[in-house]
Amino acid sequence: MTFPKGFLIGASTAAHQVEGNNIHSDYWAQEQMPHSSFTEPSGLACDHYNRYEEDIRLMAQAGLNAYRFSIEWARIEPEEGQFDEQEIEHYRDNGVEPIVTLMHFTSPVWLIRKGGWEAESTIGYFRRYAAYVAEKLGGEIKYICTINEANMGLQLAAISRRFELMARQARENAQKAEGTVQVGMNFQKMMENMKYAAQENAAVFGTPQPQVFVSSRTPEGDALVFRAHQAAREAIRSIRPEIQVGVTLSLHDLQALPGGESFAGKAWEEEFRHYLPFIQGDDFLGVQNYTRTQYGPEGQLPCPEGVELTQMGYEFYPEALEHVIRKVHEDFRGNLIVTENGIATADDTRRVEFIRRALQGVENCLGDGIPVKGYCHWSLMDNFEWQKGFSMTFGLIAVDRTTQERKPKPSLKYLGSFAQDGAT
Ligand code: GCO
Repeated sequence: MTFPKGFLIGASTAAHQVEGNNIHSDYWAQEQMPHSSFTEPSGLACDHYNRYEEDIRLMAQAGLNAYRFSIEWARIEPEEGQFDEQEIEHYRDNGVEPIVTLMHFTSPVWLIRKGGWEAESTIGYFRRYAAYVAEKLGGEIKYICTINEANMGLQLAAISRRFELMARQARENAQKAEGTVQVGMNFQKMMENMKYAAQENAAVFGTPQPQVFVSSRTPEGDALVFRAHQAAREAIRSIRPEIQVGVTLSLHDLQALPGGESFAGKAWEEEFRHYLPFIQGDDFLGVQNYTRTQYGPEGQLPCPEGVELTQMGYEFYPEALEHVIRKVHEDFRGNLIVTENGIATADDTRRVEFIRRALQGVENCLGDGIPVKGYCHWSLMDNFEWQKGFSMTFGLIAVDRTTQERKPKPSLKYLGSFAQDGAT
């Protein structure tokens, strides 16, 4: 397998998942709540804020030539309108091609207090923050992803509709099964937790149901996220027209078994196609894929019997990436960058195999003339997997949680071996 000269081979992280002490963000606040749904707080995370030079060095030594990371809005603008000149400087130093994400799920607490990702005012705030970054660092950045997985909100809305249905069924069953103490008790506890969590959120954000980025979106909120992206894109272009701007989308390889065609078609429409009017003017699209989803005549199917599962419970299916790239290219003719693709596993030989097959798929796409410009693996290091805490190991580098010592895994070097022009 060979990739063209200039093809980006990199790794991805997100500020909140690796930096540590992101104290002004909404996630930090929610992690501290006694009835938080986070299994553990992010705390010092991987201390990447202080150790980024070592981390970038390890990456460059292994041959990787690109690093996708995010700037933490809550550090740059900890209070509304107060920009921190020192914090923005922190993000300057690099060494490999930076692919910068402006918003990777976490927002400043103040933004959420003002209505968060359902409030019209967020568009203006996001535009102002994007302009600030472009002014301060724009000269050194070639690629900006405005918003990570901008299509997340509708996917979450669909999941929470499913959970509500399950909760209703559980409640009905619990009532029917009077005397089966365990069911009743668990359910009661769950309801109590929700009540307390609502109170704790109200105390911090002024509302029991704060609209953090990763919340179920209304259709208006869904469009608002993309309007915020467009506003940021225009602001960046007016300051630095040479910067390539795009969003990233979470995309599944949606496969229809006989009878499942309409479900798969509808899901693709919701997950991808209805965003086309918002992104057609972008310079590139960030493709993020981890696995496939299959549909049958009744709708979504569980993973096929007996398949290998990752720590996340996803099917090990690296071919999904090629399928998604081809599907996206049918409607979006611009450049594509794989901004995330990876596997949570304790067995690094499986990660190597995953990378090999995923990259094979990318090479096939290039062979057919699809303009894929780079591949960034999720993730550079084992890190904070949101509500699941540190239990998922997605990294090319292992991090000792007590000493913060880094240990590159063989997959890091393996991935780097595909770069034609590594940074070293
Ligand atoms: C997401 C994010 C990453 C995750 C990764 C692994 O998709 O949720 O972009 O922050 O950590 O996808 O689940």
